[in-house]
Amino acid sequence: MHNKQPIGFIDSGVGGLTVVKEALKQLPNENILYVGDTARCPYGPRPAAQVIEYTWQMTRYLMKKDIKMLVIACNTATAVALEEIKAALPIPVVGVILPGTRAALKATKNNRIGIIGTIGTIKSGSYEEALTQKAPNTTLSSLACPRFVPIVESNEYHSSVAKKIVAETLQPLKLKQLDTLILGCTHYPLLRPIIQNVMGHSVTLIDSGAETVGEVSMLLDYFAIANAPQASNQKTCEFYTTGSANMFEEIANSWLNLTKISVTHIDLGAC
Ligand code: I24
Ligand code: DGL
Repeated sequence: MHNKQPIGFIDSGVGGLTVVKEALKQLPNENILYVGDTARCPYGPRPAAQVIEYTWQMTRYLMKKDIKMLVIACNTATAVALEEIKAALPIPVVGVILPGTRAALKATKNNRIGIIGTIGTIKSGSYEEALTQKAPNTTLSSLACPRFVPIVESNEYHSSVAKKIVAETLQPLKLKQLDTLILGCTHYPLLRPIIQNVMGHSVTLIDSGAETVGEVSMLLDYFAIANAPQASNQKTCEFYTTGSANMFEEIANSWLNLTKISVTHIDLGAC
């Protein structure tokens, strides 16, 4: 059976577009609805209770639009809100933490894994919990990198300043003999070449967003809710932002190379 209903993606802002880019590649038949809470981004430094509240508002907004599956594309939101949202919704809900953890376990040979993310993600201990549940014999080194999101959002992610900050920040992880490092934040794939250089080429980097789309693909088949092949002009890809629609559109256009993109400003206050 085929199912035309869209897949919903939620994120604190535009960072989740790294996950959408993977979805367009791995799931070209699927219709997509995306909510980015750009007006209240970043979530990384916010208290968990606030991130949970905001994540629920985005979730309720998309549930009114009849999505068939929800992807929490933000690591910080997944870390604190996935369990309760998953328990409450009648549709499959996927976060970005478990798929990244699975991929890291598959990649590691010495069982020394690293995880980098926002303050909220690291503080939550969600990656530790996921990893020790699955494989108690592994050692996880976690590190918050609060300066990384601002580097990307100020468009400096290719600069020498970025190289310096990444090298300084990751210094403590270089002593841990990791062979695998999870990029536990939507923005980090943009810093990937620099992170790879700093950590060395023997370290496998795991893109949690890309791994997540693989899991979404698997779940679409498992629940038999994938969409049929469709002409690209039949496809909907709609974006909703709590911030400026024009600025969102600029970033989405340059990142996704879609032909027609629809961006609408929304208010989540009443959701
Ligand atoms: N990248 C991100 N956020 C931004 C940015 C960026 N500005 C330039 N680039 N701004 O996240 C955040 C605040 N904005 C958001 C839109 O509304 C107004 C406020 C990472 C995006 C990852 C897809 C750099 C940049 C770009 C285009 C594509 C990718 C990218 F301009 F990193
Ligand atoms: N989307 C967030 C994450 O993946 C990064 C940006 C933010 O702090 O809101 O953790």
